[in-house]
Amino acid sequence: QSVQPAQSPVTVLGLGLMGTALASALLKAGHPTTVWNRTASKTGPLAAQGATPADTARDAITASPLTIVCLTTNKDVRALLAPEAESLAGRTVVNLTNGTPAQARELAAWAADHGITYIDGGIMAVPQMIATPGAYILYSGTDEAAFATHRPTLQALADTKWVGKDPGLAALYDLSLLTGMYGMTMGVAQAYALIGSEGIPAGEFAPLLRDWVAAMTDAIVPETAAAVDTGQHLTDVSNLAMNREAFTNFLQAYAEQGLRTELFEPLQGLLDRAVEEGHGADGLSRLVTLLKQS
Ligand code: FVH
Repeated sequence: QSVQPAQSPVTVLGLGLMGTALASALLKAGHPTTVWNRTASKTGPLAAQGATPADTARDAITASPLTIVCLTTNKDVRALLAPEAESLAGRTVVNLTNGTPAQARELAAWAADHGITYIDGGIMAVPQMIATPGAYILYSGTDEAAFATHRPTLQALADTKWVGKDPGLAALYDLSLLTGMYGMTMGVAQAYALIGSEGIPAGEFAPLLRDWVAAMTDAIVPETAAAVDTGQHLTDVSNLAMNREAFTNFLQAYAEQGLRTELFEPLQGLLDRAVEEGHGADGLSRLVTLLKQS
């Protein structure tokens, strides 16, 4: 009688910074883990941790009921998986490559045509955060039962958040969350450039900036959500007409302080349009509606 492993086998395709962290977490959780990477030398450190390197993607896929893919782009995923459709049939693919909702839906449709269960995912973590508290991965796909089957395995990577049966939803949530992060990061970059234009060290300014951004985030995120969901954008706090005038000071100051204005310049155009279209009395939440292509 054969002894079954306590944890189910998993395959990881793509051993970049993230794929390596994912495979390592699976190994630490006790999963028999088969790994494959286009550049074979990257399997070495994982083999030292107990992973089984496969010579080909096909060998890796057929080693496990579940294959996790983490490549640079979904174009790479499609190119890698397309010739392996037969081997993947009857198995589950969890694609943790960053991409768009449309790309995820297209991959899901291709998988369905070939009898492959497809789950798309969006990783809300950097490699160092994998398998640590606070990290989570968003998942979506037509087969929620398959997700439930593999959830205990996926839980070894990070907390799991199922966002729905439309395969595009995980990418939509992922890109929306990252949009917030990029907006904040760009603002922080401009703030350090501005404070630094007078020789003030970023580290000295950092506590003020952190507290300010945190306080504004706490206020703006829920207040904007309420305005968007109710359609009530009128404000007694800070209206668009005032913001449009105030914003000219920012662009002028950047130029006066010897900074480039390219990052924030498009915002002036958006504020101008908001006022020109008659939304001067509304709050900044109105911009959400103006960002839609009509
Ligand atoms: N690193 C991060 O912080 C972020 C966190 C959130 C999620 N992203 C996304 O994860 C995907 C992979 O990111 P990564 O950091 O692991 O990226 P790299 O270290 O550059 O590794 C890329 C791997 O993809 C392989 N690869 C690329 N093209 C192909 C191809 N056509 N066929 C087969 N494999 C391919 C590459 O192989 P090699 O260059 O080593 O041979 C690496 O294994 C990404 O979507 C992030 O947006 C990470």
